[in-house]
Amino acid sequence: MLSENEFRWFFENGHSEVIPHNGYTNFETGQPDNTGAFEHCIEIRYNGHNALWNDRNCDAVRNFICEAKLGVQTEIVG
Ligand SMILES: [Ca+2]
Repeated sequence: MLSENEFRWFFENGHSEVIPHNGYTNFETGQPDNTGAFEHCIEIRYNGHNALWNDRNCDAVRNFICEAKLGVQTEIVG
């Protein structure tokens, strides 16, 4: 179980990876703030100059980012 201030990326294959406290982050000033004590996912918001992270309710519908190897044809389902 994760505690507040720990975030986890989930991958399609079920693997997940915790973003450690001392790892790279790019949060907006004042984030993560866990508004309402239910912001357990991360979104990227573009403010016109930077793309910064915000913790967000996991029910929010957003576009997503996928990673693929160069030169390998990959089908994206979803
Ligand atoms: Ca937030």
